[in-house]
Amino acid sequence: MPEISSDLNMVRVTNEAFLKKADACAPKLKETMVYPTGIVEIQDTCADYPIAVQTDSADNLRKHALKKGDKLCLDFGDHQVGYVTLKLSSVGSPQDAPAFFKLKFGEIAKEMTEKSEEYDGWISRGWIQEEYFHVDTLPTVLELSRRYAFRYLEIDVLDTSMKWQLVVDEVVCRSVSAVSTEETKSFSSEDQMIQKIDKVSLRTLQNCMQSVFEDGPKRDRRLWLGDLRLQALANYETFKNYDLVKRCLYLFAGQTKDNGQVGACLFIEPQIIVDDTFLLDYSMFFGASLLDYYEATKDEETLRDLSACAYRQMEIVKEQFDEKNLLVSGEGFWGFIDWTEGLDKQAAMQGVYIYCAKQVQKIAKILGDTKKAEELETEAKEKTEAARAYLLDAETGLFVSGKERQLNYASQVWMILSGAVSAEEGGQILDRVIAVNPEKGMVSPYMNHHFVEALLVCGRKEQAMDFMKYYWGGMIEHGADTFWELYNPQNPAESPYGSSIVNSYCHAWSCTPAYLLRKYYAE
Ligand code: RAM
Repeated sequence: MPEISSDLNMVRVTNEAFLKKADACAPKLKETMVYPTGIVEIQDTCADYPIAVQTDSADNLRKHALKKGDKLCLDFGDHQVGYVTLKLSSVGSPQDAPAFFKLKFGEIAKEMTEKSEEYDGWISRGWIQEEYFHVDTLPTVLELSRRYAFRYLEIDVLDTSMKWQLVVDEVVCRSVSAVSTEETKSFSSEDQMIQKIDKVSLRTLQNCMQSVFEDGPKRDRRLWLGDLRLQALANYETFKNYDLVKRCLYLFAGQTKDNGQVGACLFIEPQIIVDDTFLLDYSMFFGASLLDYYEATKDEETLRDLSACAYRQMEIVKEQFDEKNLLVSGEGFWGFIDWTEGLDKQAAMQGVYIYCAKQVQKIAKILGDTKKAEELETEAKEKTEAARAYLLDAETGLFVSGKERQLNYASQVWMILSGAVSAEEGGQILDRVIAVNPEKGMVSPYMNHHFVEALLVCGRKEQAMDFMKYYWGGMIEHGADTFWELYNPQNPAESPYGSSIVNSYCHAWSCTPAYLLRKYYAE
């Protein structure tokens, strides 16, 4: 569990003009009515990933009269994000007691077999998607007010009475998203696995595109900067909803800490409020995301409006280097990089700084802010020299991180992405790290994305493709309709939160094959 602290005394600064611009870009969500495709039974054949087996057609729904202890599991055919309505009635004698039942929603079959009573993790159990209902009078139309992210819905009848049974006449989900599937084309490939990976990536991105780019529609349903950066890249290659990115950038700049630092994440409801969690890599990615947005749109007004905020993030991190020009590790949950437990983040964070200094320098150059551009150029140069002098281990030829000189994947990946080493050196570094296979690996699709991008930057197209098929294809083989927040092929039950029941199985930072395929492999 990371040391998460809250800062109740934090002073927030709001820029109303920016928030107004963000508001003007709010999407009108598109709605689709989706009905179940079948009645299924979740079978725990393989301990890690149970599967759903169809036992009846959804057309026979109302033929199932449910008594105490009966369960009915509906399959909606694909991952949905939306609002559910149930039409319920009864058969038998008059209804002499309330209908008492539980509804449980699951993004994947495995969630349907997990028991919420056993959850003992460190984030709220409130994220588990289950509800208890008492219905006094049947028939009724039960409209659920919460939005759910799911493919499966189980109705677990806790009690009726000895004299009557519950009937589910109809269930429908009003699925919502800022974009629809028709707005993009699939990636053409003869390879079926690649076609599947692309399809699942697009569905993942689509279902996370709501009023903002959410990290995951089940959890945290929130705008995180690190996630936004990757979602936006995939969106430019696919749905091309530029306004949604613009909205999110203005929201981040629209409320910051009083020193100008952008938050790691924002809450949108009941009104926008910046969280008191700050991650230095995420703050720096504001500038990188702004440049990506400009490159996709050439929207100079937005670039100009938000450039000061991008510069400010780099100034804040600039203060945190020691006399050798090495980034000093912060306290607790100070940077993200990956969920790998015990990961030393110093070297990777130094790489993120160099990468972002170069990206933000490009903004300054475009806008003619010569002094800023020069300052950032010097920063990138000095920090690169320091990384090569002190973090590149002469013996192994690999970057090491922190006081303990930890060897991990993340340091190599970020040093390559930052351009601290040439493509040729980078390729050798990747060969070496793969051969050594350090204990501190990569567990999130977010980190694995950066690994694939490092391979591509070093010209390793085939190797990158094989890895995408192994990693994202691995989730598909486990039945993924959308890609997950966390996937460690070595440990399928892994969760950063103490139990995989609260993991998110539609997590936008994992949608990047849609971007990588189009950017690096389009004919
Ligand atoms: C998790 C979320 C989010 C990520 C942060 C750092 O809580 O899943 O996607 O950006 O961690």
